[in-house]
Amino acid sequence: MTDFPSPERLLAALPLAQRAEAARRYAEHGPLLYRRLAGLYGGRADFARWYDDLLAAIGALMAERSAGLRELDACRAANPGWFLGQAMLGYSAYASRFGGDLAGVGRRIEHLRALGVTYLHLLPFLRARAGENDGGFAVASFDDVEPGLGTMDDLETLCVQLRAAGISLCGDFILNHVADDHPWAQGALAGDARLRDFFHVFPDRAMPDRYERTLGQVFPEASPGNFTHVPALGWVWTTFYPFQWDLNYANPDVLAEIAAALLRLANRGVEVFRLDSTAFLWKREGTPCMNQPEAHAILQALRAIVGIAAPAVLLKAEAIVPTRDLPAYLGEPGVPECHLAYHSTLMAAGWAALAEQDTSLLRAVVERTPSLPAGASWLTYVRCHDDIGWKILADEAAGDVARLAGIANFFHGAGDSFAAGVPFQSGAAVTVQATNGMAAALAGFETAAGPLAREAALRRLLLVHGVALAFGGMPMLYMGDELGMGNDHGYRADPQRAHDTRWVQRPDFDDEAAARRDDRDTWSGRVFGALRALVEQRSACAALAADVPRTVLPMDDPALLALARGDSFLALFNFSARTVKVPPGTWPRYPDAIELEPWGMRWLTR
Ligand code: OTU
Repeated sequence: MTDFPSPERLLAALPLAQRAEAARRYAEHGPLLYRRLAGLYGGRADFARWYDDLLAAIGALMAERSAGLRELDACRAANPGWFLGQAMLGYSAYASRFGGDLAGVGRRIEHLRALGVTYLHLLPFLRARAGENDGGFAVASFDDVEPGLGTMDDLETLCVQLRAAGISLCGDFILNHVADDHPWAQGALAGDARLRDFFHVFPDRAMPDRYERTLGQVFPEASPGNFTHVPALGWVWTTFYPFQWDLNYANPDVLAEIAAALLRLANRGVEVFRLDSTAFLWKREGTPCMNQPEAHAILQALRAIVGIAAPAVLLKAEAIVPTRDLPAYLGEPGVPECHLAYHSTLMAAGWAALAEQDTSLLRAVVERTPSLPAGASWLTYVRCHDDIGWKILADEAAGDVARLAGIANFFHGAGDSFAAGVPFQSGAAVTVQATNGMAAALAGFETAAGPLAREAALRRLLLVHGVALAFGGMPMLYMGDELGMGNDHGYRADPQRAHDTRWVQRPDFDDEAAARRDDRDTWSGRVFGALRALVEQRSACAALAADVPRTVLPMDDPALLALARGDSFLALFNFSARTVKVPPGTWPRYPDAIELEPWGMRWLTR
């Protein structure tokens, strides 16, 4: 007896030889899929038919999956923890900036291998809106590559090349909104009522004003408010830039279209999807319209769909939210959601510890990070293409906004700060500015006057990376940070980008610095060599696999973080400019006191 529909339409779409496996996967993932979709859309008169049509669409896309990818599915299904090992290492880059185009990215594989990379996240490479497009985050087509970057065939070729080198390709999948020149938006503009219902459209300001009472603002300076007046339609929900129209997931057709678009890309060979802005997927009046239960239901449904149609695929949640809201994106035992989620507060707290020479926020984040259900893991990182928003640490800082503002100011160069960060979206009403800048610039390399100051900047750079590498999860390096590349102010001359300071951390890959990566007499060589050594140490240490438990050992000195993994690894971090002593007996193998130089780090194993 089942309390959910049979997979008849799914199976009917498949060749006979694939039906038994599909039926098995449906038995595993179908119940949750059905429950979540019935919860979202079950009240609609046509729900049963819509659900069957969805199964048929999934089956048709499964039938199109290549033999090679089906083999990968079987392989990964037999080893679902394949991405939890201590040798997994991510790298994130804009294809245009890293390699010029997709083919050029293929020519960078040697560099990625030299660093130990096993996972490459390419920022949006699908055809973007003409003109301003938020760095590709305004997608005009889910089925075409941005012309300047290549074609879908080039994407397939790159996936194959990467896989042969042991690297999984992660693509951005922007599912909260589409560009205003996407065919769905264009259809709505042309009067197609079905497509108008793909968006949140209001005839006047009545509802938008009610929603605005509890909504935040992502780009308060460049794009104030959350609604945009579009003459042919009315007020359209636009959480981000006015040209990024939020999708209406209360409409089941939106979910079906998005799921199909995701599976089509998976069939091209994309192995991991970075699900952009997942917190915003569901709107509810009287709330900030973030982290709503329905947003999780949507993600769980997508997870079940890939579990059925493409089990090799991983989903990665991008939700830049407080620590307490993060674990939900990784599901709970028996209710899988995303496989990976950005640990955004850990990232911010590492930098905060450098600013304050005090690890209290960082310790609090680690302590508030629960252990995860099997098969789920954190994505740990130091920098990415976006700003660092300090306000996500408000809980850990017990609401002390002045403290967070102090951290922001520090990174913008206040007082005797070593940092050369750039504020983001710093309108008058903003209490805590967010920060942009390459890791090396935030760590003090740009202000370093001589070799000693440079050495200190290097230690600080390694300290924050050390946390990401030792924490437990999949660490991801950001393009250029492995070579200590600095800020790029070139965007200021481009009217389409000048207002968005995030471009300061989106430079072109520095070929000359890369050529010097093995020369320890150069800054880039020092950084690359030191990071590479840490990566090697990590991959040799089984206690650093993602699923080994972590503990923070109590330390009297606030500058210290002592992070144990299992009972065979301890990392010590000194976030201050002082030499500090770790008391004797902290670690059984090392009975004596341990001295840590300014911004020093020690990894102990036994
Ligand atoms: C994401 O970011 C992307 O990473 C940004 O590059 C895009 O501009 C944005 O979505 C729209 O697609 O809210 O939860 O504060 O951290 O915009 C995700 C700035 C987001 C980013 C924020 C972010």
